[in-house]
Amino acid sequence: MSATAKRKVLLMGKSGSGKTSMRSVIFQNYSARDTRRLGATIDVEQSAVRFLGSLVLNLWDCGGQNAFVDNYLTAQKDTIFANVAVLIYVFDITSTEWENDVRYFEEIISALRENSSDAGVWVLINKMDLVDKEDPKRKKYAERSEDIVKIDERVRSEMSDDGRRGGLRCFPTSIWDESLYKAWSSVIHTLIPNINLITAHLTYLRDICMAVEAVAFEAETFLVISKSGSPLDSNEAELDDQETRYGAGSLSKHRFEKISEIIKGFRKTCQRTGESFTGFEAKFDDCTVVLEPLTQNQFVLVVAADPIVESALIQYNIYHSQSHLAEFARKSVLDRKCGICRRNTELKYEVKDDDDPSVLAWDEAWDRLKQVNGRLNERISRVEIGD
Ligand SMILES: Nc1nc2c(ncn2[C@@H]2O[C@H](COP(=O)(O)OP(=O)(O)O)[C@@H](O)[C@H]2O)c(=O)[nH]1
Ligand SMILES: [Mg+2]
Repeated sequence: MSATAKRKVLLMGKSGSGKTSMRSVIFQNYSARDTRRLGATIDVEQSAVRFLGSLVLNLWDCGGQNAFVDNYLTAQKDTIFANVAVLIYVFDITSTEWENDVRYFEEIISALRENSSDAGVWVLINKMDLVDKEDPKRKKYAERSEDIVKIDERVRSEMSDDGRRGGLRCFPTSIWDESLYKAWSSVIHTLIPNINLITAHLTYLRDICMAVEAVAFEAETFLVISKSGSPLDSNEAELDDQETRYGAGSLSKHRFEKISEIIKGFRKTCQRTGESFTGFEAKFDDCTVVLEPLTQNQFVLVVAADPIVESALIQYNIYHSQSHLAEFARKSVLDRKCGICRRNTELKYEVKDDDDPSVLAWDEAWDRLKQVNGRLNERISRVEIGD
């Protein structure tokens, strides 16, 4: 595996729909208010964002004025639509020219499917904050997203071999709330190499912490990378045993994006007051929460609902997973594989000393960790009682 994976991400949609605002809020720490100062994007603005150390997103923010779009579809077609990993197409829900907007969308998606047949398509229907009061049930959003799905189906059916083509997902968004993080996390999740491996390790970390869940966030953007157990957005029937046992079904569906937004806001406040943000821990009546750096580019949030689990125990386990998990982010040759790595058939990493008995693989320390966890918990409880 090459150490760095590059992915081309096209950001398109009519002028004023909010493309540059989104990119600035997610990747450049702008507040929603700051975006009012942004000027119109002229032609294509390219920027490279390093994500997780090993993934570079080449963002192509394509100015949406009609003259530019006509040019993308003619003279620049081959350059713009070749080798695309993801198209993020932004609509403005308040637009009064819907027919016109979807006509352009149809032309763009046809050009994309012709040139990059595997590209994923995310449609973000933006500025939902401006219509939510008058349409709380989101009927307009439902109609708009139905139109979009139909167009995509029509384009697919006009092309042969449609089984190979990437899917389309629609999200309602606003730069003024956490919905933006939900949509962008969903995009990013599909672009990360070895995502299944990261998920398997998070699930293992959750298990040894006797926790409800362990969630990894990218350190700069605070987008969710992955979570333990069932996939993001699972319904109750899809939860795994541990999630069901500890009541994950009753947790808010919007918790991930809310955390992204809150932590980013909190970190900004810390920066303003000259404090450094390194993480936090909190113990509530019904849960214990720890947020700690996991690798140079990731934070992990572990949430335990069992009252016997102490935050020091979670910290101890995070600490012991750091060096192994950090290897995925920055190396193509690992010092060692743990049992989770060995069982993963998709793993492309080579290993320096696979059979070196002196290095105890992370998950092979399971029994030892379990014992230490038990002792640690006991000790912490005793100290607290003694206090
Ligand atoms: N109310 C509201 N305004 C938004 C939202 N997203 C962007 N805007 C505003 O829309 C204007 C145009 O945004 P911009 O990002 O330049 O659009 P672009 O042409 O698609 O890049 C700016 O004044 C933003 O503050 C949103 O979700 N809600
Ligand atoms: Mg722009």
